[in-house]
Amino acid sequence: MEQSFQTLGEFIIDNQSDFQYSTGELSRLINSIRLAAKTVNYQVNKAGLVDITGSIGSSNTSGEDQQKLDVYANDVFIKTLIDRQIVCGIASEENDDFICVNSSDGGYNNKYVVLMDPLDGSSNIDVNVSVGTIFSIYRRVSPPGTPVVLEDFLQPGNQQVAAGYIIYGTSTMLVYTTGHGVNGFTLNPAIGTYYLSHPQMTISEDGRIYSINEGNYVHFPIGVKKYLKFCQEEKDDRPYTSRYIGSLVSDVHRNIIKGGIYIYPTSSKAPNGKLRLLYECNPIAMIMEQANGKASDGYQRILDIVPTELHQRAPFFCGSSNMVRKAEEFMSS
Ligand code: P6P
Repeated sequence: MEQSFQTLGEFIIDNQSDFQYSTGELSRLINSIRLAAKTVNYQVNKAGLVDITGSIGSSNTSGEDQQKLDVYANDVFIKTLIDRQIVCGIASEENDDFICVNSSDGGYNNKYVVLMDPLDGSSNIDVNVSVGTIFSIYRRVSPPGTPVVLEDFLQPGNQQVAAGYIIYGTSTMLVYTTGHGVNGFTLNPAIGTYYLSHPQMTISEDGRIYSINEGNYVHFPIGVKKYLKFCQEEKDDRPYTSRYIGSLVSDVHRNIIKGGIYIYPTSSKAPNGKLRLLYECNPIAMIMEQANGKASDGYQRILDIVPTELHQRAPFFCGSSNMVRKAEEFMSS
């Protein structure tokens, strides 16, 4: 008898009571992300067959070369969120400024804002490596019935009401948390249904995988160099294994399942690190903490950082709690 897995739709309904003061809006918001992810997945999975991979010759707010699928994914998520009249504002890696959902789209009276990286790791698309969407959801802080303002987006990560990622890999998964643990849903593309394949995901306190771009070694802070040497010395249960895909969602997803640490530190080339605080570090940090892991900038909890700019970057150490703690020890030594 084939095991019957709960669908994402059933899971949302069964856990509706988890969403404090929610009138079903957050459920509808998660559902709209589910729908947009299916649409993006369809294009990602056939990217090699249509003229939709490669660069469009423009760059995003961070000066990074925009891939066609980046722009496509951004458009799909923005349109789906606006059309379903669920959010009052959207911020995206692909847009210089935030989007105010206007009153004709019901925007002013909605209470949630979404921040997202619509297709992270997109430079991997042309070489058929897994990529992902990362999203972060907050309750607005400005008065309902008015246009959203920048302060609605510049909230510390500890104020997130939900966060998640979609990984477009050998299978497509939606992994998210609303503050009550982390659950992973695998898409059955034949029928377009997500099934609860990874209930209550947790990361082990210790792991043996470290994920970092060692090509930047000479530019790393001394504390990171010391930590890497600690991982590589022949002692106790070391050396560890180095695994780095160059796609944040893929590296993080593997490390949650197998244990490990992902590090994108500051460097002389990236004085504030490379990853963006609001729509990469914060959502992944919420998931990591909900999975019993840890996420810091090498010194302080990522979720406690008070943002000052929409696209600001932060150094990022996340994964198995004892590994992050060890790395922090070297950073402070
Ligand atoms: P590097 C992708 O561009 C990304 O934002 C993350 O997904 C990934 O972990 C990192 O950058 C890779 O950066 O400098 O090692 O190529």
